[in-house]
Amino acid sequence: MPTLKHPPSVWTDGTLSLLAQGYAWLPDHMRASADGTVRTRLLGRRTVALRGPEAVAFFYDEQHVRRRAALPDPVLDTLFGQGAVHTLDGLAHRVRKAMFLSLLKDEKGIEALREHVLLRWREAVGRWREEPEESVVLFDETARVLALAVCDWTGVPATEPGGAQLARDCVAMVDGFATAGPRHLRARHARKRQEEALGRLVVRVREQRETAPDGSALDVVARHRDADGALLDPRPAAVELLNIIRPTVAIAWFVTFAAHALHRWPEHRGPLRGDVSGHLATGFAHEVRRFYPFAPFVGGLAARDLQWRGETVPEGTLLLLDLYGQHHDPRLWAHPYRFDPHRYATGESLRDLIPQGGGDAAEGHRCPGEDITVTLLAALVTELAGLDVSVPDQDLTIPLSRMPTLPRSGFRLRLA
Ligand code: HEM
Ligand code: MYR
Repeated sequence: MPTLKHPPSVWTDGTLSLLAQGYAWLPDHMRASADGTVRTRLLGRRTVALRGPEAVAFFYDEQHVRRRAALPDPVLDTLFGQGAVHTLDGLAHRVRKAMFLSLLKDEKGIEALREHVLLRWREAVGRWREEPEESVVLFDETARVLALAVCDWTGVPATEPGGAQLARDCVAMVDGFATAGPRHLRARHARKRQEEALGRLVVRVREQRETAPDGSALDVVARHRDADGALLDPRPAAVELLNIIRPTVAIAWFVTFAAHALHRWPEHRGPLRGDVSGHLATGFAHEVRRFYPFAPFVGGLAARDLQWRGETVPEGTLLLLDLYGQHHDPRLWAHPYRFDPHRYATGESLRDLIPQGGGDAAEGHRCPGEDITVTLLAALVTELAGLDVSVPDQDLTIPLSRMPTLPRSGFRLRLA
């Protein structure tokens, strides 16, 4: 047995501190650590947290990290779903991931989704104009816009007018994954309801009692065959459909942060209005994804005994890659607390921008929805910058102790 510089027997469990401190937990530990590596326990499991470009390459080496059994049930039963692509390794992962990539990396498909979103957004703004004296909560409105648009795009019929239930359920699944209270129960119920409904839909499509547009996500998931040649059972098929629908709705978090940024730094509004090329809107979208806290870290298990900077990390250790902390590390970002959409002009900074994971989406677990996220976020940043709005008095603080977090008010605005 190799000797450990830091024997795990003395590592204390950090789960309660993580739940209490949220986004501040890992960066606080990182600051206090002499070598930029954090050793702790989560849910009793020995845990090592890493940060920086070298750590990204280390973590995304498939020989180093496996995902099977890495995510705890409370995260799977709310956020990602049991049996999700997030939990697969090797060939099983490669084959399932190819399905996502074919749907989510297709330029024409992304453009079609952008058009659905803009249509639904303009419908919503039209409704706001009917009652101009009323203010609206941007987060709730955007979640509904995105839910309706992603239903149009995936071929999944919205179960009720306005997409309100689906939007609420997707938001609940994300909102409740990292807490032990009532938000967590709401997330479990939301997932159960949506998995059951989408599972039944997949069965109806296969029995040809419902049509799925050719090439739509509903069609592709219903017909997908895994590495063993078998169709997905209805429940895992529903899980994967939700792994397209839910995160699209979750872009509402970034849109709300973008509105916060436009309010706090209004000097970007004018240039965004004149941004014919769309380059500034894209830079703004990237800077929102860097600056604001959303995914705190990603995790996997050491696939075998590993060597990290001269230290043995035993097989089975939970490895965390610190996403949020990396985005505010002054060694990687000049003035990390300055909101600067121009930092991506050369494209070089994109290398260290990992709000949706690192490495290569086709080879590893990096998010396949990143192009969609940037495209939709940039489109809605442009729409927001073009609107004349007033922002009534409200609580716009973004508590780092809450995970996931948001401006407390959800960002209330009124058309001016
Ligand atoms: C994976 C974040 C949007 C689909 C991930 C991962 C993160 C992430 C952190 C895990 C990476 C890893 O484990 O190494 C986000 C954030 C989003 C977003 C913050 C903003 C809303 C999307 C969108 C889609 C999507 C729009 C689909 C339309 C997925 C899927 C995976 C994934 C299917 C699993 C990939 C795999 O395990 O191979 N995302 N994502 N995400 N994301 Fe996203
Ligand atoms: C989505 O709905 O998929 C988009 C929002 C994702 C937030 C990502 C949170 C990552 C949580 C990782 C937990 C790792 C625990 C070991």
